[in-house]
Amino acid sequence: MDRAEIVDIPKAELHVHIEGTLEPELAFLLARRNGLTLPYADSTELRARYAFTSLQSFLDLYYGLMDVLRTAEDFRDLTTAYLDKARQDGIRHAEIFFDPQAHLRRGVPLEAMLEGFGAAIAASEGPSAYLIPCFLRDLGPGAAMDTLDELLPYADRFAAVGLDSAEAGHPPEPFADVFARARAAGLPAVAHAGEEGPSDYVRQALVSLHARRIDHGVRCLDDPELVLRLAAEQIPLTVCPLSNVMLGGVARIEEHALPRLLAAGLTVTLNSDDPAYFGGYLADVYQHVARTFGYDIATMRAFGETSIRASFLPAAEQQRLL
Ligand code: ES4
Ligand code: ZN
Repeated sequence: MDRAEIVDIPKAELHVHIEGTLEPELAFLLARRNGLTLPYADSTELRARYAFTSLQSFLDLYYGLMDVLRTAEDFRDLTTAYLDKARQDGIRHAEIFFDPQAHLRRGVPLEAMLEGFGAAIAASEGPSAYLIPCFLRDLGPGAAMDTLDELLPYADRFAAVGLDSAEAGHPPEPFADVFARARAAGLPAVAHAGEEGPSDYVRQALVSLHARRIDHGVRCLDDPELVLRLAAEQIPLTVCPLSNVMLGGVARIEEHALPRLLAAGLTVTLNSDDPAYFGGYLADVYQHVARTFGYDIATMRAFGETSIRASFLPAAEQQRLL
């Protein structure tokens, strides 16, 4: 199937980190604008470093490069670039992660982030966009609770709260109180789990955080009972196949768990995760998946429909996009 058919599929992106849409060229532009010097000669040299061996090896570069994001205008320009790309890929709705702690700890106020995101979304000709702040799990539940204190005055600007960053050794359960407090303020939970961490972290995200979606979740297949529960409760998995290949979760896309997740009856959506780093935006992800697994256009359209139904959009709005 050609790219135009892929673009034409009504779809939502439910797993994209706005900081992961920072292209090398924009990073250099923002560095210049903010009087900063990057430790790379140019965008070609920077791109050459995108040979990751693990989630942590990616995160080390990623948290460093986002230091160029300083002002509301920086967050606006980053978000505008993503929304333009998303529109070109036929994305009708995006639920966008951001990492408040990664910016707060560099002295960037939450207001600068929100002003920038808001300006880009307001000026955009589409897609519609929701924001999901994520807690950095490796900084622990205390830091997450402090961050939630800062977020709650702006709770009406968010669709949910999430959990991301280095997974191994950082289980969801200790964050139960943080997510309970967010839930009491009307913010449902999503959580990265089962990306590089064990299937038990997926179970904890469901039981302790009441996660409404699982980000990645591919490792759930190690626990047949958990798979049955995810299927029965129709918990969507926001799967990111190119990301899993780039971070070494699987050696080649042909070996990705996607067909096994579908065969198990799970609710699976396709997503880009950090498209500036992982070799493609959402239409590229759909195209790789269709080619690799020989899926026909009806199967690919079903991924799109599932993604819209798995969004936090109200039912009437979902219906309008389908
Ligand atoms: C991430 Cl691929 C991935 N996993 C966990 N946290 C993240 N933050 C940005 N990309
Ligand atoms: Zn992610």
